[in-house]
Amino acid sequence: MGKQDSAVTASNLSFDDFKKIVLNDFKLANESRQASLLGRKEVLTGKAKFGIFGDGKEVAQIAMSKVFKNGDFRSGYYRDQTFMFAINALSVKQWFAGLYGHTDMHYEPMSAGRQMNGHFGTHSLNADGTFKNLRDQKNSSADISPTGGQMPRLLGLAYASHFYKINKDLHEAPFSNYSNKGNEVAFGTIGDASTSEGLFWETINAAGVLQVPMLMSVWDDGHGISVPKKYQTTKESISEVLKGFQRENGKKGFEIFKTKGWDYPHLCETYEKAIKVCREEHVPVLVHVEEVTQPQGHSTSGSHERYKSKERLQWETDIDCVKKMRDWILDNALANEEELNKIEEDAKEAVKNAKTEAWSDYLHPIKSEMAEVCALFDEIGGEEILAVKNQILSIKEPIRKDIHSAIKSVLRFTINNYTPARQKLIDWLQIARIENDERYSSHLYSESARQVQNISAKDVVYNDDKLMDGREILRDNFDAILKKYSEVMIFGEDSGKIGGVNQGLEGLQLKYGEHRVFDTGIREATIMGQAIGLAMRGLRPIAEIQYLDYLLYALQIMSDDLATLQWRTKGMQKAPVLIRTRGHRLEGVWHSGSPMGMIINACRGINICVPRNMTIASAFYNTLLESDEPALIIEPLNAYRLKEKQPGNFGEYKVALGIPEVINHGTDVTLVTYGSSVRIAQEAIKNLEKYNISVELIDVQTLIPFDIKSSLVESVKKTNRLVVLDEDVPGGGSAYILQKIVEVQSGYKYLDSAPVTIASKEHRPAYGSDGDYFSKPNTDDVFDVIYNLMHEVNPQSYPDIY
Ligand SMILES: Cc1ncc(C[n+]2csc(CCOP(=O)(O)OP(=O)(O)O)c2C)c(N)n1
Repeated sequence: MGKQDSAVTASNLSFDDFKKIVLNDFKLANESRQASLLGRKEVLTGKAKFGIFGDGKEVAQIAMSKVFKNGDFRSGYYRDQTFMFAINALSVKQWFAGLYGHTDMHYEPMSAGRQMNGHFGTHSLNADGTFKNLRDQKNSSADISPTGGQMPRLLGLAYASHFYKINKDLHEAPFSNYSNKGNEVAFGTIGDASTSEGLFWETINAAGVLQVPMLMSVWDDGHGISVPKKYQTTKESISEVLKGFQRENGKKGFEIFKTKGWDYPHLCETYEKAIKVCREEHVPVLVHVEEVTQPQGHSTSGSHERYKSKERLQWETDIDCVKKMRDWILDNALANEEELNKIEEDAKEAVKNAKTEAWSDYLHPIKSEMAEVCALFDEIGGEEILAVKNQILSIKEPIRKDIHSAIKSVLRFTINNYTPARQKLIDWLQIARIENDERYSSHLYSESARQVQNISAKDVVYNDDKLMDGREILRDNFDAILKKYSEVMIFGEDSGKIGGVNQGLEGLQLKYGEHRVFDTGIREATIMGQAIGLAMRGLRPIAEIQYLDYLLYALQIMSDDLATLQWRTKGMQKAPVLIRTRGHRLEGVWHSGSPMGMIINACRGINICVPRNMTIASAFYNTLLESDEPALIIEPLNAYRLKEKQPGNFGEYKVALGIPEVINHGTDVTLVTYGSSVRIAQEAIKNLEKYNISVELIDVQTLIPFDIKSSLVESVKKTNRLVVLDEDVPGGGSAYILQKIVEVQSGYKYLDSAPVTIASKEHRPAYGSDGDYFSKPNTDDVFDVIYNLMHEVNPQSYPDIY
């Protein structure tokens, strides 16, 4: 693929150089188109499962690629194959490897077969998980499928340039490896229909407010699958409706450009103008690319003849960007028919060859595994085994599933046959299982030296018995963090000027400046995206979501983007974001929620810390800043004004993640809980002691990772009774904990009574102290459940109370 590094509008080019660039662009447009055409065939003939292509968007993307420089970042969507070819981040052969789902990163560098085709990304990390020099390469953050989901992260990628520009402390190594003083632009792409998503609007507004170098392109092909613009966009034009965002009369805003997807020279000119404003002035820019087509329809899942009129289809053929570029080249005598025919023929040939090679590379390891297994089948021998062997050998395009199912059949046929040959097959399967785990399940969490598991605890040092409010402990610890790490910034609603609604950041903006501790608009999804983009560019954001109940606005991005990032890139990108929030219990429906089951299940890939007090909460920040993993830290909302002992070594003490703490030793019942429920449990235990019931109380401290040393079952071995307490709905967080202890840690073997969970009511917590008492588990509930458990065991010693 030719590198697209010079603009067609550059006036200082010789005619020959200019011609060379144009023809190279035409070649690339043809290659990309051929890839789309052949790609569709590969799906329709069954070699690939699904295909979504960039046909119709080739020329616009070539124009955009010309202004994309080293250090810049893309956050886009599945149509951008031509752009990725143009910046040399992907070859056609690799693109086909993605279509087939080749699991070898060397062949399929986008996701090693984990994502469907059209989900692009570059490698930000070395194999050991450390950052590469992002400044010397062209970068693309890893795509996700939810339409508009690329937008919040785009804001952060652009905001990082702003942060690097104003934070002079980061103009030296190692940070100068990530940014050249903030000179980089974040390029966004989106389809016109996806601009209907709230995430698009939230991001656009935030980018206008923040004045970040974000160059947003909308590929407007008039449809979102089958639904036309009239159902998507007011006035059927995104640039029309965004006119109010246009900067004017000294008022900051966006610069808005319009161009057409088939107009090669105008596209190139537009992007040159756009990048100048964006890069030099740090002004966000919108490029609305209209009259874009979709020659093969949305994807391989259907045909566009079902919803486009004959006239529309004809119009799309007439204005096809590759065809129009060809006409323009001929009109301007840059090449003749013959030259262009040759380029087209060569493109066809090159793409066909790339496809054939990619397919053979994809099949090769599978076929050799097949050969190994067939040889093992031969060693076992027998008619039934031979039949299985012949059956898999007859599969023209085998996949690993075929091989594994065949092995399982053979092992079933030979169930009582303990021969060395059969054992060899079992051994082969074990090794293959490990390999497939690595292929599909590695890198959900960091596998670098800085993974959370490698960060050990460090004790709090107390100089005296002085007490202080919980919020002051957080504040003084954040103070130490901001001093220690110039790459840390803390932001959220009310986090800046007033230092947070609970004063955990009191005075820190004044001390460290508005760029380190700052307010944001009320926009949880893009607070999350802002943090993701910052972290992807080597910074350490602490993003604040004001209350746990409002995390729901950001949960989709946390779940789809942040939680999957390391996994979906097989460890080639990371975003060690720390999310600070507060919750579990205070007042009213939306300041008392504790939807932990929902969060844990949506966010595998993110550490979830549930400290019971602010000393532990602050220790988690210290631990996590030494690691390179993302985490959510839920500060207990009702503990900001509670007194705790004053630590002497702020910024230093750490708690290891995944290590529960035994708070009360006991012998009758194991009570497992976390967060604000710990205090409820402690009160109940005091009462239970009066009735000679001894409870072992354990705070799990983190839900992800969960009890990495399986310590909880040790307590159950001793007490033989298990109660799990939390404030989530029944079957939520408590069920998660129960499954871990009873099933994963085999706790069921040691239980003499049925395990019990104590949770909230199914509805949201009602207002007021009585609302709390009757909605959430309280000390009386905990007392009753544990007492009744003991009554069941020994009614004489523990008679019925009522
Ligand atoms: C949140 C979400 N809703 C629905 C979909 C299914 N979907 C995939 S692509 C698409 C249409 C997008 O249209 P547009 O943004 O115009 O991009 P185009 O495909 O036309 O380039 C839809 C509805 C999705 N991926 N994500």
